[in-house]
Amino acid sequence: MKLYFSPGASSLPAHIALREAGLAFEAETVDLGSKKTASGADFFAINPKGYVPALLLDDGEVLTEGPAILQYLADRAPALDLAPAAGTRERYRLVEWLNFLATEVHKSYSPLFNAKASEDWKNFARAAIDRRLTLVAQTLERSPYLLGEQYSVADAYLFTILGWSKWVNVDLAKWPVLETYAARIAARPAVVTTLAAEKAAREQTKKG
Ligand SMILES: N[C@@H](CCC(=O)N[C@@H](CS)C(=O)NCC(=O)O)C(=O)O
Repeated sequence: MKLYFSPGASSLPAHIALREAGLAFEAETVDLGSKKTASGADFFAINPKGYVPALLLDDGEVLTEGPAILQYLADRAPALDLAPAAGTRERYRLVEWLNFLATEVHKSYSPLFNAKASEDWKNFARAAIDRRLTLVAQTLERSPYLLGEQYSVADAYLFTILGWSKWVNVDLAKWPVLETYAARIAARPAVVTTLAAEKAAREQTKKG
């Protein structure tokens, strides 16, 4: 398997999941501006959508969309419970969270990173983030992880999004439970290793 990623971007949950699951993989960075991979390949030829994450499978197929990739990876290591078993009620709760994170939270951050987005759009997005994170915080007041007592790939996704907050002045201090939660996820060995690998990749990109 090979993950196409960009340091700190929405490919980070998949990168974390690969390490949490203990799967063998390669990884290659993508310059999202030029749409070139580190080895100079045209990223559009790999993923016509032009965005990360993209996961090249061993049979040559490419899987895209974070929520699909996260479930695929979790299902490769079923004993680790990174996702509830397919067909169970809990699995639909996972899908519910992944979809909520992707469409309601992640995509509310996107305009804040976009220099061309209007102030009105950004204010609208900030208000949405405030409402969504308040809801997420209410869940995490009741349990350590989104699905309750069990860490799942949805937590890797939420952790990634929360990490963007500092770049776009979303102050998490309003929700102390989210700060505690992010610190808990950051301490997981697979997360520590992944963040170190992404930092090294970012520095390599700067040099190159
Ligand atoms: N729907 C995609 C969205 C992924 C996404 O937003 N990727 C961003 C990085 S955070 C990206 O690669 N943007 C570059 C672009 O769209 O040109 C998913 O859920 O995986």
